[in-house]
Amino acid sequence: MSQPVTRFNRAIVRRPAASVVDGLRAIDVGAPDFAAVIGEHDAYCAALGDAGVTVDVLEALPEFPDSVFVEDPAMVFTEGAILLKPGAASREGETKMIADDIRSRFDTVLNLGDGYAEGGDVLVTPGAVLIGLSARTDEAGAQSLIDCLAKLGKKGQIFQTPEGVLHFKTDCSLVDEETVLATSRLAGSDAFKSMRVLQTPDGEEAAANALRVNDVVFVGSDFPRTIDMLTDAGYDVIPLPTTEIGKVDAGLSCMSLRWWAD
Ligand code: CIR
Repeated sequence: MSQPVTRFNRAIVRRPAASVVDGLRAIDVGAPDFAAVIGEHDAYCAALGDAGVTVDVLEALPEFPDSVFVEDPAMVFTEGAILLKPGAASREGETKMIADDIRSRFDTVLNLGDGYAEGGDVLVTPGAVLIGLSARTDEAGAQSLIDCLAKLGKKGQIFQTPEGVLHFKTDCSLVDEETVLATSRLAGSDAFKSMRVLQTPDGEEAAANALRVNDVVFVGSDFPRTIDMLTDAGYDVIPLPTTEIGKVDAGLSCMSLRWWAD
């Protein structure tokens, strides 16, 4: 029987390289402090472990500053994995660098055909896999992804990421099987019409990339009003530090690939 989409017992992460301080960013608010990034990454891995997930840590890739964001070059499911094609030129080579790690863990590994797609643009919900078009995921890539998903028995649907927003999931996350946390600019999307939507408080839009893992929800510790809102709504919230990694546009989903292994 298939598990709920928020249940995971395995994850892959990649150790940040010192070059992470040169990672891509939409707005330059200064380089992250490398030692602090390592501390934040360690806390993230520990929280995954505490939530019941076995975490495999891949070695750092200094030649790819953004390679700590393993969610973008691949997607993983119980049924198999998909090797994606990042739309950022400096990240395209990350797929090749993670391919063997994926192939050694999954019997079925599909390759995206035409176009570009990054995992940050994909929200897996119980009803469908929602794909947001963005500067990183184009129409051709989204269509190829739908073809791959169909081979794994999953339905993909295409939506629009708000203008100027890095990834679809920069602005939303699943906090339980029926509920999405989204920014006000994405909350009204047709993508969520069959779901309950909680909106991030004004000024805490960056909290929208939370991460539900089994019984808990990871939320950036810089977002107290979102933490209070979710706690009041009955969620078991684990605040995690993201101040430094956030300077290169990280959220909480992007630092792991998570799946349920039967
Ligand atoms: C990038 O711009 O590609 C990285 N600096 C941040 C990627 C974050 N990925 C994600 O949210 N899935």
